[in-house]
Order: sequence, then C-alpha cells, then structure tokens
Amino acid sequence: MLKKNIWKLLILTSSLFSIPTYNNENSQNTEYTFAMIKPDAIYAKNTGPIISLIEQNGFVIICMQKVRFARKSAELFYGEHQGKSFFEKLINYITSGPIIIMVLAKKDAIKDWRMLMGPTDSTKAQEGTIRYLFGTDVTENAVHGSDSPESAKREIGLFFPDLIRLHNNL
Ligand code: IDP
Ligand code: MG
Repeated sequence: MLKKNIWKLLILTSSLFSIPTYNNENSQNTEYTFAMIKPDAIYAKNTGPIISLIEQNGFVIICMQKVRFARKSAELFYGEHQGKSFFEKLINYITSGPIIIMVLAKKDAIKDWRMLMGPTDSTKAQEGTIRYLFGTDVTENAVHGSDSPESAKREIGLFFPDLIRLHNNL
C-alpha cells in the first residue's frame, strides 16, 4: 500500500519540477558541466569560498549534493586512469572523505570551469584559479571538472540520472 503511494508521489513530483534555469538565460547557448569539490578542499573548509567563486564567475548551480565515493564507484568514475601509476593514490584520496558534486550551467561551461579550476598540477596553476588558491599538488587539487561534452554527459549521468532524463540538451 505504502509502496504504491510512494510511486504515485514520485510520478507526480517528477512532472512538477524542471531544470532550475533562469528566465533570462538563453537556453540554446547554455552548456552543462559536472563539477566536484574534492575531499582536501572540504576538509580545509574551503567549500564556501569555492562556491562563491563559482557564482562570481557566472555559473548557475543546477544541482548540488554532498556524498562520499564508494571505492567501486570511484574506480568507475576515474576508469580512464585505470592502470596508470597514480591510480591507487587517486582512489585512496578521492574516497578519503566527502565530496560535493554539482552540475554547473553557463555558456561554454566546460571550458570556462576548467579555466577557473587551473591545471591538474596545483603548483603550476596561475594566480586566481581555484587550484592555485586551494590545491596542494598534482593529486590534492581541490576540484574536478569534465574535460569534454562526452565526459560531462557521462559524469552527470552517473550522479544525476534524473537530470539527463528531464532535459534533452544535457
Ligand atoms: P584533471 O582533474 O585536471 O582532469 P586528470 O588527468 O583527469 O586531471 O586526473 C584526474 C585526477 O587524478 C587529478 O585531478 C588528480 O587528482 C589525479 N592525478 C592526475 N595526474 C596525477 C599524477 O601525475 N600524480 C598523482 N595524481 C594525479
Ligand atoms: Mg580529468
């Protein structure tokens, strides 16, 4: 009985919500990317400043959640790096504490978020980038961002499958 009603509620609410974009946004130019605040940045209490930078740089946060990677999910997420020398270290690091996962929207969101992040190696990052400000080295680099439209779709789909279902452009 309860199960039946929960399904009814889910069907009802899913038709009430849509992607939270703004009316003045030109949806044809809007691109979506997957972003993550990594465990080192959360542990160092840099979540607030990173979210401020995201907003100050014109990104709209479409959804956001704090979760912790299970080892298997982390290995799946970083599948492209399986077999590389740093893979074990990367998985230990990314599963060491909570992460904040987000979908960001903006024109050229993928490229612009990677620019705001800075390069993988935080010690080589330019002033003003998030990895310059909050990263430590090539492993503990505070944030993640999709590197192409294909990875954005794959990464958003892993964490927020409903968004893909609700929105054809994603
Ligand atoms: P990206 O995060 O800038 O896209 P990727 O090459 O996709 O960089 O690597 C994924 C993550 O793996 C990096 O963000 C970093 O945490 C870690 N990593 C990458 N290269 C190295 C390395 O050479 N040594 C140790 N860790 C690395
Ligand atoms: Mg990458």
